[in-house]
Amino acid sequence: MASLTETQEKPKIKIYSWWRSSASARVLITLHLKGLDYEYKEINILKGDQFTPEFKKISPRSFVPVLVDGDVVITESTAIIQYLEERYPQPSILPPQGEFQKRALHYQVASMINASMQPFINIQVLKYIEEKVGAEERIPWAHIYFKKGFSALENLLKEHSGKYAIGDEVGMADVFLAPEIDGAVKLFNLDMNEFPLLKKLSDDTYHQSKPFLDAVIQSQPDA
Ligand SMILES: N[C@@H](CCC(=O)N[C@@H](CS)C(=O)NCC(=O)O)C(=O)O
Repeated sequence: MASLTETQEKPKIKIYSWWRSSASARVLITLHLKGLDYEYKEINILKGDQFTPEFKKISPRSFVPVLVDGDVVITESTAIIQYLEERYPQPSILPPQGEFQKRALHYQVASMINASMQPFINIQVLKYIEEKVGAEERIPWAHIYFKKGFSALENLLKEHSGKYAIGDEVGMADVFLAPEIDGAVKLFNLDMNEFPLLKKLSDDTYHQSKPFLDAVIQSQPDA
């Protein structure tokens, strides 16, 4: 007979998110790919919701996304996605154990976007540029860092892409790539024709796939 705890419903995963946040979208895509149900909690970055003492208790750096899964509370999209992969391994978003090169490529793409692109285009950096240099420099600044990152990714993925960024299976690289491209186009008006491989992935794969469509900018309840 099932014990009381087995029959009790597990509390739903909560995700604190903001519709324009590419880091949040990575987590939302992962939740959709894994078929995990979640409750969406809006943190409006423009209104300053991230700085309330209540939110700071769960997000010491005042950033979205934050994932709450029962007693587990995590910030940083990479850590959240690693947690989801370990806690809910099927379906996996990584190639099988032992496929060292392929798994490392997924980590590489994730890290290139998370550490070498997005921080330069973070809202706090853009605000600083606007205040210290001028509002007209905001978009050109963002374009520089999108272009540096996308050029490197375009070159890297030429060797490895299939239907998805790495081969024909969806994975962590796509989870990071799709919202970065989406944000660049929709929020910063970047012309992706310079990056034909990335454009094709976005148009022909991500924009045709429900887990990605359900997690992109315009699908969020607070958009
Ligand atoms: N490395 C962090 C980046 C998170 C991040 O930059 N979040 C932005 C939105 S995309 C944010 O919450 N910004 C609030 C602010 O700048 O005040 C992650 O991957 O979760």
